Amino acid sequence: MFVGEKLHDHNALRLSAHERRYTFINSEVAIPSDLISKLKDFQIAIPSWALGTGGTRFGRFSGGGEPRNLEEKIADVGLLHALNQTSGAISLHIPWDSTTNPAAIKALAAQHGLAFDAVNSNTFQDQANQALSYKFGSLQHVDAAVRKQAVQHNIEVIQQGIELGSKSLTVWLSDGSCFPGQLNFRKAYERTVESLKEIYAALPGDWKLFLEYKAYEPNFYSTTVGDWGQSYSMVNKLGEKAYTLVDLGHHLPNANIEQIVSLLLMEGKLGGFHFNDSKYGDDDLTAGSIKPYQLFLIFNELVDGMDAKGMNHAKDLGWMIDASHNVKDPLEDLLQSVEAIQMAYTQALLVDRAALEVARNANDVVACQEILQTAFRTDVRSLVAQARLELGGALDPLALFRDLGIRNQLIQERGAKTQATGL
Ligand SMILES: [Mn+2]
Repeated sequence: MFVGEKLHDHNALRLSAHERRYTFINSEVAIPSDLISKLKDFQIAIPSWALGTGGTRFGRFSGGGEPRNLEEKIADVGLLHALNQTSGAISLHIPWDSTTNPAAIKALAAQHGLAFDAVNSNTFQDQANQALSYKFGSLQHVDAAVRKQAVQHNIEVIQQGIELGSKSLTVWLSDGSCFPGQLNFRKAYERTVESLKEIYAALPGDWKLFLEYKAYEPNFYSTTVGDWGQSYSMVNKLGEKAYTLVDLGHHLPNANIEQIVSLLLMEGKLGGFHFNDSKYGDDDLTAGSIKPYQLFLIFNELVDGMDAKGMNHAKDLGWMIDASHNVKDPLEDLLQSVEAIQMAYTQALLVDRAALEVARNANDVVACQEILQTAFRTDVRSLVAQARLELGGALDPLALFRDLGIRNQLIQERGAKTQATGL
């Protein structure tokens, strides 16, 4: 894939129109002087499992040309990064992405300008060579031998992550119960914390452990790490390297996610994000495709909360996408998600926080809404494009992806029926 030469022509064709829009927004809106540099620093990790078409429990429709192995997954993320210069990290799922040659994988990623973000363990399905089953849970299991197997798996994931240069482990548990009476909630919680303590003990000093919560599915009566309160109480028991991870799709309908984010940040226990969007449940749709205002409100709290603590927006939290579905080209979908995240972040940077504080203290509810919505309704696409341009990316990554016929090339190279994930 020769993005380089074509990218120059692509940008040259669009440059004057871009400059017109960029000049206009700078004349209309007070743009903070460091906004473009903050945008340029902001990288979003791409999950290895989103590079192929996702399935549902009713089936999966291959889009063709999906990566068949870890090397091809890295090539795909490298391609996204070449287009938008904002996808400079990949998040792996073990054992789906296990490698026997981490040095070679690390070197390949470096060639594409990619780092390894959080590594993810998997105790929500059984692997072919696995001795004991996770059918009734992993870290919560009533049988100590199953818990030990699951702890050992997480420790192996940390070890693989160390070799790749990752600095964090994400633990998401499907543990829970499907029917009332099946589980002693208190004992399940205690066993889970004990297991997590063993994993935490294997964490290097400069690593973080992210504990993701989820309201329901695949268990439908209870989930042992079911909400932010449960995750928060557990990570507090583990120590300062343990944090809660917020996946936007893992809440009950209409939950006020921005408030959750604000309070976790205030408590110093927000570790990072899995971006996606949803209409009903854990739909894993493209970020910003259903509720862009919610995404903006979340970023509004993130910017406010990080600034209150003097945190580095780009580095101090983990920014990851966790989405995959059945109908779009996965790479086009990821380009859309990254852009939506950048736009919400940009809009949050435009909020007039001094005026908002004045309005709040005067109980001027109308003004508060106006201030937020003025930022949200600003067309910030030329700001995001300017950051991309300065980084050497494409002014319109999606258009370039299509003009280059990348999907057809991938189908030629890899075949029409390939599969990227272990699901
Ligand atoms: Mn997730």
